[in-house]
Amino acid sequence: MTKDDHIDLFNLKASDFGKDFIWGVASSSYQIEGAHDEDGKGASIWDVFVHKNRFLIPTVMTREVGDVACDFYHRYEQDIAMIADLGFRANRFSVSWPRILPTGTGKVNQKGLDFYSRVVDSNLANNLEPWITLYHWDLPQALQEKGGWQNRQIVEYFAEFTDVVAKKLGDRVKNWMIFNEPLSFCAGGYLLGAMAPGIINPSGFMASVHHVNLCQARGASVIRENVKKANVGTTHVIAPVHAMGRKSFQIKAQESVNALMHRIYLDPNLGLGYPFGLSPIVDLVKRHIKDGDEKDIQVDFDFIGAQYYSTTKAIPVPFLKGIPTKPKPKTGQDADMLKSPVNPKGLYESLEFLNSYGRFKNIIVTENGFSTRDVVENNRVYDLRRVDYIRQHIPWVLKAIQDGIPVTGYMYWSFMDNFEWALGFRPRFGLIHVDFESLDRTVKDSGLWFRKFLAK
Ligand code: GCO
Repeated sequence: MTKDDHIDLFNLKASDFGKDFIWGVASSSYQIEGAHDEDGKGASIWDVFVHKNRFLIPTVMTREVGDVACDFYHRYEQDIAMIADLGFRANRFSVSWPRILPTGTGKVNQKGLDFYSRVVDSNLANNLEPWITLYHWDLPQALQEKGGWQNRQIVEYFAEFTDVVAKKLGDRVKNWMIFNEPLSFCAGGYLLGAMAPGIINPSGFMASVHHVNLCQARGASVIRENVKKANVGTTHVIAPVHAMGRKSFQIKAQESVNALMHRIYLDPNLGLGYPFGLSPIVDLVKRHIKDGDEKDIQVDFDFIGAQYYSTTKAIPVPFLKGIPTKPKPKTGQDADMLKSPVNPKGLYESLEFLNSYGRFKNIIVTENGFSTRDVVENNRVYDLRRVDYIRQHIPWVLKAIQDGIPVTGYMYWSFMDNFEWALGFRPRFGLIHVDFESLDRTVKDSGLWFRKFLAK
């Protein structure tokens, strides 16, 4: 089959993907849990960030905060049952570090750890395989005060946290993801300042990248020490980078952006070293590398998670060589509330890109999703644009499998509407609608669509 062969969108069945294919949903602790200061939980960098004003401008434009979010902390049983009812068999969620270790290190908060133990049990009771993300951006504020990801000591703190979680949950949880999208929280948090902790510092950014990369390897080995037959991976946002033309400066811009967005995370973990010489920002990592790091940073993941929302356009510029930008939707092309143009083939490109390393045994789409403004009418949410989005994207997963790319799962972001970071509650990604005042849940048409699809 060639890339442009027609794919039959309408007759696809879940069984076409094979009986072992993992169909799941994804979410993260800060975005859904709420209970921000309950039962001994410490503050995270997001708890602090959302309540801040910078230069008189609120960090979250809508001034909304995630203190309560979806109140999953109190409603997890009902929510997990709803996921199972849609026919999914895997639930990817994250654990909040400061709920478990309120100051990041030292004393364990038993109530916090017990909460996740109940969440795991509830998943298993509903026949949902738990997939845990160790870190989905909610660093304990106490560790940020020690420099956060810029402080190399974080590798030890992270190993300690991972050990606590693995010891408690490892008897029941086999699937582990070390990080969620390092690109987003390192660049968003330490380079652009748009996400917690809101710092703008190129060298500090590359320090955070290097320490995160070291934690990938350290975290994986701590999981494997504690969990028999662990399935360990991590997740990355993959936004395939397109050049603006075939001229050499345009290709250089593409290489530079690809190095900055993808290769600085993937290459060192695979033992390929950092891609030096392509971007002056990437080269700043040199000052943070110590003897022995090259070896300690390598990790043999059982799977890699690809998170796809859009492609990237590389704009040529002097000095930096290239800067990334999201392509604008073409006339007639739909786009979501994050202005990501709908480009289903980009999902295939992201899988192809990861597969081009020739090193990954399993590739799982750990996130893919579409945000809209949804309203409940007569107890229904007619989110047909989301249904359309899903129906356009999953055929490309099947095509990747048919082309020999080892894709073994697809997890939709997200099972319910939640707190979309600095954008607040407006962009709704869920298969289940959440009324953020009453906290009522309503299954959207996209959820109903999935239920039908997965039943086939
Ligand atoms: C990310 C995160 C999610 C987001 C989702 C939609 O990719 O940024 O993993 O937390 O909510 O991607 O933007």
